[in-house]
Amino acid sequence: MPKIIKGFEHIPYKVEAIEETEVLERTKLYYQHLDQRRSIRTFSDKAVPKEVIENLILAASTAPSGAHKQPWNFCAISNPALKSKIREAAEAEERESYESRMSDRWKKDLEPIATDANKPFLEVAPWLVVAFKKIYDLDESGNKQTNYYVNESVGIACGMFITAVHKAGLVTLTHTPSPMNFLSKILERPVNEKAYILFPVGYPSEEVFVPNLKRKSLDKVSCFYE
Ligand code: IYR
Repeated sequence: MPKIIKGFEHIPYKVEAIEETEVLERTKLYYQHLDQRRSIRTFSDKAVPKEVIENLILAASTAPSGAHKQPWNFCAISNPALKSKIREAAEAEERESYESRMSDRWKKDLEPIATDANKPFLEVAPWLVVAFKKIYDLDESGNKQTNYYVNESVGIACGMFITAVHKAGLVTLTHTPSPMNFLSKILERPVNEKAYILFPVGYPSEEVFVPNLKRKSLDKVSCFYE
């Protein structure tokens, strides 16, 4: 039965009861599953149905957000002409970044990942999904309605998008050409939307090599206070 709390309807919510051993097993399996995820830069051009992308966006959009404003817009592009435009503009920004904007230290840190200004995945991947953050919403009369914790909210939604892609057996990459305002222009986004992360989404190319990176051990990423 719904209940009125402070004037608003609340509905009952139940969490599935699970044995502690099962909880332990699930956390272990989920960690192991996520640990298999890698950022992939070489894609197959194999098509991915639109409904799959819709489901991934719906999964991302279940993320918690400041005052439940869901301050994001995921733009999904499969149109080849638009993908080519995006590649051309992204590579122009990246060339500028690699040649003059990025520090030597930054470029040195990126050496193990072997990136450069060429971004063929922007044309090869069947879908590009660009997450836009909405600093504010515009109501019907065009008034600005501020959103809250926008970076945190969109960051969480993007994390959930990435895990949903992985769970589906697809691959992606967090591509952040900087600055990203060319995306607003090409995709004709309104002024309240700012590009946040670009995700190429698809199947990996037949042969994939990823850098042999190691993840930090638990003691390097946590502190326990018992
Ligand atoms: N945006 C550039 C550079 C780049 C920056 C970081 I931090 C990375 O982890 C990887 C790449 C590019 O996409 O090449």
